[in-house]
Amino acid sequence: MTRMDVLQNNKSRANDYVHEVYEQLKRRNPAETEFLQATREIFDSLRPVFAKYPHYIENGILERITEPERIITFRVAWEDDQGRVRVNRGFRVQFNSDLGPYKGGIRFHPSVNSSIMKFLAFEQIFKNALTGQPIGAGKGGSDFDPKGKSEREIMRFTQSFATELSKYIGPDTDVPAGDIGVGKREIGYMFGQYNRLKGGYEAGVFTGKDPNHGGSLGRKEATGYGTVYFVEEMLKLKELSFKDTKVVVSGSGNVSTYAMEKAIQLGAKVVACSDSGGYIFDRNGIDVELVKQLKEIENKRISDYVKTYPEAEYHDDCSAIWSVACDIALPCATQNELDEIAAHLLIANGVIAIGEGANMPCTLEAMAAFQESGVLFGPAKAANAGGVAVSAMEMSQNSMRLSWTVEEVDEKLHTVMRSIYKSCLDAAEQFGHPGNFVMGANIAGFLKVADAMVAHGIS
Ligand code: NDP
Ligand code: 2IT
Repeated sequence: MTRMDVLQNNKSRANDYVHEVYEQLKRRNPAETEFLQATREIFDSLRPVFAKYPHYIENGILERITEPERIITFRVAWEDDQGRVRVNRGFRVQFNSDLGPYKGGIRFHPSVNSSIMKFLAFEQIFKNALTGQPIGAGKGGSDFDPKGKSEREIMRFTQSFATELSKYIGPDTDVPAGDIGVGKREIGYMFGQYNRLKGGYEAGVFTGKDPNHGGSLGRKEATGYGTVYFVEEMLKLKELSFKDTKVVVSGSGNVSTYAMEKAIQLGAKVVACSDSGGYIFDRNGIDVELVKQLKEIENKRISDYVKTYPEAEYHDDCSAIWSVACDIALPCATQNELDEIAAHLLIANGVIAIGEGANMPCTLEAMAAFQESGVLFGPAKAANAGGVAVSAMEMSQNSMRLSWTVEEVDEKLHTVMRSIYKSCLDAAEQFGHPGNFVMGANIAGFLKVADAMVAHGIS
């Protein structure tokens, strides 16, 4: 056989392998659309890896990496303010521990189901590997809807959730943090309940804690800031920066708010943001301090923004935010919030770069459209890894019983984001797809975990 024949053979073996494992995955998880979407994207990226390194096929890495090590589902019973018994479903997906303790957020949202939990935990494998820190991957949550609940109801629900969760977590086994609907308040309730049950004080069991009670300074800002740092690096490819750009950021929660704040600090004008009810357009530039006041402190709707700025517009359709013309779009709300139609609108309006602050916010078709049009595209696994990276720093600080200054944390975050960017750039180039950060992130993250899985043996 000639060298060409061998290469061709390896390529078709890799294609067959990816195809077979994906077909099997579909048969075994027929209703899990989000999970199948996330795995599909990875599978499409990995063909050249299996062609080059067939030993991953022999080690069954794809079959193993797509099956969670453990999925825990539990009942969460609690009492509402009227004394009525309520029951929700709790989850923790412990997906992969080859690089360290399971690590990933907790989401409280009525849409939470096993497909959403599995897709988020699966994404976390590659994201956490990209940070270069010693953390495995997990995700958890509940279909509990915090909207319309009193402060006490949220506390009782969260404590009941933590009572069950506490059996499966620990500073060296599984370290949860926040996600949609879970911030430092909920983390505080879970942390308190965990310590009560264990009869000790295990600082490193949760991250995203209040900085006054063991949390890292800079964790709150980390995901949003990190997304902007990643996009900043991509823009350099076109000799551009955030300065004087027009930016649209969906959502108005934790990730969105701090992405807006950093973009503005770097000289951008953010003209639109949203919540699940609708979006606001402010041609003079969004006042982020007001957004923080409304959403972080007063628990209000983004529509209330126009009460202070009557010249701004409110539109009651959050998905229409992508019709606002911009240079940079940062989807920071939720999965599949930006579809192919929205992508074509953004492209037609001249968008230059996309940074995924949320997890899987763009559909596969939207991603393809951006890439075909030469738009710089920063995928979630890489672009939003700053949050979990600072979570890992929180674990380190808790272990050492000290705390870094906000400047130290931000400097380390910046370094991690630049290093992730470089890993993605290099991997994309090495596997023949220069400038394709989706392939770069998937491949670079995969190689790190796959090597650990080979080294740890099959079991
Ligand atoms: P928050 O709960 O703080 O904010 C979520 C925001 O998204 C809110 O504005 C919310 O609007 C909006 N939103 C939520 N669900 C929907 C929906 N179905 N349709 C439209 N808008 C929606 O969450 P985060 O900011 O923490 O998380 C946002 C995204 O970032 C998620 O994809 C999360 O997984 C991801 N992420 C979070 C990290 C973190 O550190 N927190 C780290 C990495 C990724 P409303 O107020 O109306 O509900
Ligand atoms: O999606 C994510 O990376 C998070 N929600 C943060 C996880 C963490 O452990 O900080």
